Amino acid sequence: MQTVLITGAAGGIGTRLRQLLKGIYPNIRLSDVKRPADLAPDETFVQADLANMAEVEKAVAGVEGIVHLGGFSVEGAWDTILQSNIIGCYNLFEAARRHRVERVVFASSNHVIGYYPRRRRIGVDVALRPDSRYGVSKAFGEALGALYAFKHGLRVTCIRIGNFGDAPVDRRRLSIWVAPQDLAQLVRIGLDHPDVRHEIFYGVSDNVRGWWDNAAAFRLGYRPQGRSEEHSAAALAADAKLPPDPVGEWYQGGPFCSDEFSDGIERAPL
Ligand code: 15L
Repeated sequence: MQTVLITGAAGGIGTRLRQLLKGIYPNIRLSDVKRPADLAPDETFVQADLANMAEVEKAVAGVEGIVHLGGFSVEGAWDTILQSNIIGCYNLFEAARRHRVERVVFASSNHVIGYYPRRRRIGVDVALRPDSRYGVSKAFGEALGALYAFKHGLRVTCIRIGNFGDAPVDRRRLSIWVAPQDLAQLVRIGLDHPDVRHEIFYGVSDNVRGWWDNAAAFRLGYRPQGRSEEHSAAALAADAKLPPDPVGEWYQGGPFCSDEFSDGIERAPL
């Protein structure tokens, strides 16, 4: 892999991944709607609004691999999600096909399965239960990934990212936290591993409180280094200060599940 495009390069995950992937791929091209504030002289930037196909094609032309982090990364109004994550994601995969890109690593989210209760341990083959319009848009991205993999031979890896950061910040994040180095490891498997055709991974570190079976990632060599339990005292102390949220505490998606919730928690499915 000589030339890799990172979309959403100015965002939180993009900013860290750029540093972690530097030197591993000879040419890293960055794109976003806005120029990253910390753009280094040796970094190449192509401004692109994902909802604009011509701009996306310009960003994609000539790359072999794409790490697609771009889009709206939390719950939002329908039109925002539609432009950034539905139309934007379609444009990205379609531009990848037109320009014969070999691989796409798609930043999916735990919010595609947010409505599974915390007491369930699930793999990547369960029916999706998105917890938000945002989660639905990530499910759409995963579906596009499967379409382009099986119809057009694009090698696609979808990573259902839990919560990315230097440390887990509350009880829920003790289960779903992913350390930056571990996410970088998963991205590299998606970009490099010869056996990748179409894969779905959970973007999660080695968390003893975890809810997800990440066998597919382990099969391809993933060896997470982050252990959320090492941060449990601070995370639980922070959690104790949060207001009660019975719906969010029941489900894996947390506050994304209680937000706009209008059913009764007594009907919560297992
Ligand atoms: C996500 O998908 C979001 O992008 C991130 O901001 C967090 O909210 C994370 O999920 C989470 O579930 O903690």
